[in-house]
Formats: sequence, structure tokens, C-alpha cells
Amino acid sequence: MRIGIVCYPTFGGSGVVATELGKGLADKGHQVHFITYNQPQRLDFLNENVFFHEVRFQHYPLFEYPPYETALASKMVDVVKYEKLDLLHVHYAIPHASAAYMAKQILASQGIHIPVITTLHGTDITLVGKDASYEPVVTFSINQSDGVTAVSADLAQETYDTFRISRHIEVIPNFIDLSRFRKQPKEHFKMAICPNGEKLLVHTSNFRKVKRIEDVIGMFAIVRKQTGAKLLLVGDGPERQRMENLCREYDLCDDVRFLGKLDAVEELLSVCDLFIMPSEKESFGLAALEAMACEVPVISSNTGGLPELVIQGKTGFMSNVGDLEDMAKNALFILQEENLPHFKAASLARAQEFDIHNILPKYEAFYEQISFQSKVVLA
Ligand code: GMT
Repeated sequence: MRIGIVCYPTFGGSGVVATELGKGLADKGHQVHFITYNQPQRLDFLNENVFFHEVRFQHYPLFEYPPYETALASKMVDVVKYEKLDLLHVHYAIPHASAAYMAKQILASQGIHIPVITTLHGTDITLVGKDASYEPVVTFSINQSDGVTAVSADLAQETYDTFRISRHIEVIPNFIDLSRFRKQPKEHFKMAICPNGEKLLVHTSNFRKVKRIEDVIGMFAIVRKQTGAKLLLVGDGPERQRMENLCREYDLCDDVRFLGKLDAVEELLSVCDLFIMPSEKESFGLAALEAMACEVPVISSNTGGLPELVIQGKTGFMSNVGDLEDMAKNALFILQEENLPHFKAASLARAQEFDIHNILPKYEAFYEQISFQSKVVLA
């Protein structure tokens, strides 16, 4: 198939899922055309089936806010037409689903019919999309997509609960490339960070409020009182400075390191003992899956799609949002020498269920189904 993938080119979340999906599809012989405003971060390989189309937009003094959605829709029209695409798959509803709707209408007026699939990732529904400034457009464009997927059953349910959705949402969970995310022997790094055999805790995110990084730091402060431990904070975003200040306030600077954005996060995860994800909301928790694939158990909140990933008491523990005492108690339990190997093994086993080779065929089957249904509607 010739597939257009529209996504954000960013490090985390939906951009990563879209890029890894495209790479996987290209490996299986599909022709994949990425349409986005920058080269996607994880599009770091050569494959004869992968193409990249940059959305460029004109800056004009009149535009305080450049009309990205218009430029994106125009680019979609161009790529669908000239690359003869069979299907458009847009990741993250805002503004990709409404831009795809616009492109579809323009193409239809020229006799070209292109099915559109929208994948909902999380904040496009749970945080941003439900805001009155976007809701009518999000509702409309989800209903107008030919197919809709959500990355967890919880997100699908929240979409039904929040918007007036009159259509089926297919749940296709996120996935992991186990050839990349696997435990790697990087012990020298661990020795340097934890010279006295301290346990190594880690959090990776885009440092937005929804991630509740203050809870990572708060629970780490409790853990550190009981046992030698270090904390790595990976990523960057609006909360970074506030979190650095918090570490200073708690007098934790010697034991907490801010590493910024990292390309090879799997190398770092490989030497960590515990991953912390206390998010206010998390529709799937891809970063937790990446950690589990590197044999790192997870302490998380029990929100959103996390209970569909973490197995309570086996691959980690989930607590109520903000319950730092419970998170710290569970962390200390996992970190005990006699418990840690069991949690590590179970985390890897669970991650293997989300192997890209298990999940990718679900997308391919959905593409076939939606393409077929669109043809039937047209006939
Ligand atoms: O976590 C974010 O804020 C980024 C966001 C995105 O769409 O890029 O992530 C969401 O999509 C990920 C990939 O499907 C999910 O694993 C994350 O759980 C989800 N984030 C939230 O729901 C907060």
C-alpha cells in the first residue's frame, strides 16, 4: 500500500509511535510518505520505501499565527495526488484530523477518493481536545474520519464520554521495537553515576505539568531517606526550571541529574532499576513500555491506560495520582535485592506482548478494512 503518515516530528508520544509505525510498514514493503513540518526525530534510517514531505508555510506580517492547518491540508492534497497514495493515517487529532478532512474534500472535488484514519493518542482528547476552543472541530473531524483508532481502551472510552461520537473506535495499543529497546551492557555509566551501588531511578518525559514531575522528586526524596539511590530526569519542557528549583529546595542536587533530551534513551534505561511515571493522565504510557522492554519495572499512577500496561505487583505498582507515600513504599519493595529480578523479568515478558511484530498487523488489517469499506461506499 502507499500510505501517508501525518504526525508531529517530536521526540515523544504520538510522533514516536507514528514514525516507528511508518518504519515498520516500510520494512514490510509498504511505501510510506511522512508529512510533517520537520524530519521526524526517529526517522534516522535509510529505507527505499520511506519518503519525507516537509510542510512549509509562508510567513507574512499579517499572520500572528501562521495558518499551519491550511499549509498541511495543501501538502496532503499534493502528496496524495502526485504520490498516488491509497490512504492517509493521521496521528493526534489536532489539527491533523481536520486538515485531513479538508484535504479529502478538495481531492474528492477532483475525483480522487482517499480514506482517512485518525489515531487518537491522549492529550488530543483528554486535555487539549475537550477545551471549548477546539471541541467542535475535534468532534466533527473524528466523526468524519473513515476509521478511528485509540491507543488504549480507556482513551476510546474517554472519547465516547467526552465527545458526541457516533462511530466505532478501534483500540490498537502502542508497541515497541524490541531490537532497539533491550537491555544493553552499559555498566560503566551506572558505575559512574552510582559508585556505591546505589539504586538508579529514572523518569523520561516532555516535562509538561500533566507528568507531575514534582511527584517523581517527592517520592524520590522519601525513597532516598531509606536507601541509597540516584534519580535521572530525562527530557525537557516547560516544567524543567521549576523542577530544578524544587531539587535545590529539597537539597537533592547531589543525587538528581537532569540529562535533557537523549537520542539513545534505551542505553540509559538499560542500567536503571526503576521507572517512575506519576502522571495526572496517561492514555498509554509509551515511555513506561520502553523502560519495561529494557527490563525496568514501573511505579506509576493508576490513571488512563496505565492499568492496561502495568501488571500490579508483577511489573510494578500503580497508586492513586499524588499518593507519594504509597509510590515510595512500593518502590522500596521492588528495589529489595530479592524482589528486583522478578520485577525485571516480568517487565520484559509484559513488554514482549507489545512487540511491534504483534501490533503492526493490526494496523495493516485496519487499513485493509477501511480501504475496502470506503470503496464499497463509493460503489
Ligand atoms: O505525553 C505527551 O504529552 C505526548 C503525547 C503525544 O501525543 O505526543 O503522548 C500521548 O501519546 C502517547 C503515544 O500514544 C501515549 O503513550 C501517552 O500516554 C500520551 N500522553 C498522555 O496521555 C499524557
